[in-house]
Amino acid sequence: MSNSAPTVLIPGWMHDHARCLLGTHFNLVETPDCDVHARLPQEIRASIRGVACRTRIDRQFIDALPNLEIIASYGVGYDAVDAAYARSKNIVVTNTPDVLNEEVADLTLGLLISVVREIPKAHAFVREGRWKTSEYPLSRLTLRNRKVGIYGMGRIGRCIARRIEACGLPIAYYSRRPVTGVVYDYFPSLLELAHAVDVLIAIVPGNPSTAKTVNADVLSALGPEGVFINVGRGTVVDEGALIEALRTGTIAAAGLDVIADEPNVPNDMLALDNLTILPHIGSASVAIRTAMADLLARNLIAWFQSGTAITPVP
Ligand code: NAP
Ligand code: 8YV
Repeated sequence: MSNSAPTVLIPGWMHDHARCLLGTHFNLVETPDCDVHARLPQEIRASIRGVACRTRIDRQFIDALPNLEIIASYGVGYDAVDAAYARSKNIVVTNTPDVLNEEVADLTLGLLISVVREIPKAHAFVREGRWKTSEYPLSRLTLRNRKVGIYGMGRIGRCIARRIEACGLPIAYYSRRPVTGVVYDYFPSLLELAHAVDVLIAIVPGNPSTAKTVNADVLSALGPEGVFINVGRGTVVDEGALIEALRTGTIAAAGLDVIADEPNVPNDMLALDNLTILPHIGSASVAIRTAMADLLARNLIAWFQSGTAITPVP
């Protein structure tokens, strides 16, 4: 790479496709983590104009890079990046929206059906050789005659809704304002939505406005036949209240692709028979993770070629 090419820092892990693409356009600096103060001398830090990351980016990190122009974050959710502080310093933050919508929606539907029809348990039953001696018990729950509430009718929420429609189930939703062109029943609060449905799917970003909003009251409103699915962020749930609701039968079952402190699953969660937990795999196919890496890299390339990023966060 020529000396005049911009320098881009990769702190920690990065997808190989992004690293290769970035390597043909930029001088790359890589560090094993985001402790850039300790890892890089001042003159290298001063040369860095872009960051490509999937790690936590806080104020100290941003302050350590005086000539930083853009932070390209891997994933649509950018809760790990202090975007407000970046904005205050005129640094653009980009994410990777849309390319993963359908993939995450597929996983959500799969998780919902797995929870209700006990697919993981039935699979274990066969693996353990128990089919030879007995029939798998009928699932207590069914998806039939349910009404599904979607918490967050954004890009992915709408893709999930299309799949729920195909299952023949009515849909309602809550977000802070009704979405133009969406015909499903709108509720102006999460609690009212939870009272009206018996499946609740959370697909909202993790931030202070959503923190622990799925709480004891919401779970109680969902009711004893209730099923809760979370594919947004673990921070959206009061996990103590969820564990209690599952333990006491306040709701029937839950499925989580995300938890608050990944990958540390609380023992109280692992002990629950009516909880299915996935290791944050909503977008985790080779094809879609490559598309996300591509978009991340193209944001940096576009920024340094034209001064405009492709998918800056709002
Ligand atoms: P999006 O298009 O921005 O949609 C977010 C939705 O949440 C909007 O309807 C928004 O509506 C609503 N919302 C935001 N804050 C809210 C609040 N405080 N109260 C009520 N509703 C609120 O985002 P997206 O692309 O669909 O992605 C959503 C999230 O899914 C991401 O941020 C990420 O955390 C998560 N995600 C997880 C995976 C996974 O692998 N499990 C993969 C991709 C994404 P209003 O702003 O009008 O309220
Ligand atoms: C990824 C996600 O797992 O895009 C998101 O917000 O949660 C997932 O697609 C993650 O961001 C990248 O590791």
